[in-house]
Amino acid sequence: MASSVLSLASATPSASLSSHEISKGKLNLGSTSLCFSKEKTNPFIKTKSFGRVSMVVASNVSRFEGITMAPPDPILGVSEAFKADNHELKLNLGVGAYRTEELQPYVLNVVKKADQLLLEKGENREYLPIEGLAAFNKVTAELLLGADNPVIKQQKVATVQGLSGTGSLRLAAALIERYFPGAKVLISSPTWGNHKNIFNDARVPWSEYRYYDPKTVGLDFEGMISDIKAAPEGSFILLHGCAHNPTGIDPTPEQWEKIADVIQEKNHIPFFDIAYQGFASGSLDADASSVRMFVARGMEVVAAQSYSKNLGLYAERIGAINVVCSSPDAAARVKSQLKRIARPMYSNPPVHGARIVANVVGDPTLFKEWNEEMEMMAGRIKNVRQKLYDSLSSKDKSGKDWSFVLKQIGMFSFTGLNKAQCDNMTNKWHVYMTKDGRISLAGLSLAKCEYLADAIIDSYHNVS
Ligand code: PLA
Repeated sequence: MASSVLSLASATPSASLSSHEISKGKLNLGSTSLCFSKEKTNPFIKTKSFGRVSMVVASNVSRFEGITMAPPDPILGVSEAFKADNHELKLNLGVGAYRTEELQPYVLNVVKKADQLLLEKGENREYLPIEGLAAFNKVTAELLLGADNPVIKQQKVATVQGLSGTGSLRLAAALIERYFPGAKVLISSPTWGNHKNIFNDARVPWSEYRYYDPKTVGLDFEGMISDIKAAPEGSFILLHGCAHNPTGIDPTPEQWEKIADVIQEKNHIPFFDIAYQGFASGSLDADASSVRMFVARGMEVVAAQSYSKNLGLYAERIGAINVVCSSPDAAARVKSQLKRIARPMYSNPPVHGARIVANVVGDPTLFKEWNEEMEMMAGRIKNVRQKLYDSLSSKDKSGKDWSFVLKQIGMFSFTGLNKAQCDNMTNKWHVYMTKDGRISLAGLSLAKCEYLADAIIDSYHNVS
């Protein structure tokens, strides 16, 4: 911040002027036409004999001159680059957004039905309370923890509707910054790129724990455990509830138990980001089992949820932050503070998507249909995963083992391609992907698997 303010000042030609002169210049702005009327030229360019003060006024130099161009976002920026490419074979495997076999965006049938119901009811557009829609908060905690989880009945869960997964993580980060000063968040290496931005912007210190082992293209379980053990007592350990992004590698149930053991031993606080519930296995319950296991141990748990992927509500920005506390009293206080953080940030969350979730989860028929659609989506991704593996194995004669593609789960495959190889994928093959080697299989069709396999094999063998 400070440096951008400084450079702003030094980048203007008026750097040598006193503040008095500058403010004089500012005043003159309002009467430029008067001052320059005799010149009969563009007053914003012509500066003739008006001295230094008028020079400031006359030049069209922005007060924002010192603000440098931000780089494109490593994930959402890929979609922008994709749009700008006219090649007929182009493929967008950057952002994790579900597409049909025809590579079109997909609105779930249950969402359409819930939309219709809402239209018929003619709901108003009044502000929601700061914590969000009560019916949404109820079902979202139940979906995460299981409807009959004792912590819900005991009112030990503080649930606040956030601006989808990202906004919910940001609320939790602000809570950590405010009430756990100096506490560190440990994030996996690698992780979803935006985690670092979120904690940086919230001024929460973070460091990484080992997670991915490039040699085995699997989990570095020993490294993970020893890094969590080595973290200062009382750290927050950020865990992907299921379908780890970007690697697609999740711990086994036994490994999860051991992770919980060390977190408990070290008095750390587990902080789940569960953005793909239902997308990893096709089952909402199975995908929440990691979170539920920690809660069943009586641990206090933070969990951010998102409905972007599993209900396809991407642009509605629907999610929640849940803090499972050891007493109802603590939960009430945590909730009150989450609301206090939310109020000056965005005041209150959006209503439409929250009503959709409440209707779909709260209605047994729609809920059943949702589960079927989710299974269908997860199934389509599994099919392209299999076809991609088959294509890679049959086309590549080098003997390389591509079976890691099948071992990974969720929306993504972590290919292991380096930056230069990823550049080749995009520049030569028009395959858009993130530069960490991640491809979104949700954006792939069976028909494009062979083309993608050719692109990967070429990039892997011919680019170093
Ligand atoms: N957490 C993880 C692990 C994610 O992968 C994402 C989304 C989110 C949270 C936040 O999603 P939400 O705010 O829409 O609820 N990751 C995407 C999109 C799908 C993105 O980067 O924003 C991705 O392509 O990685």
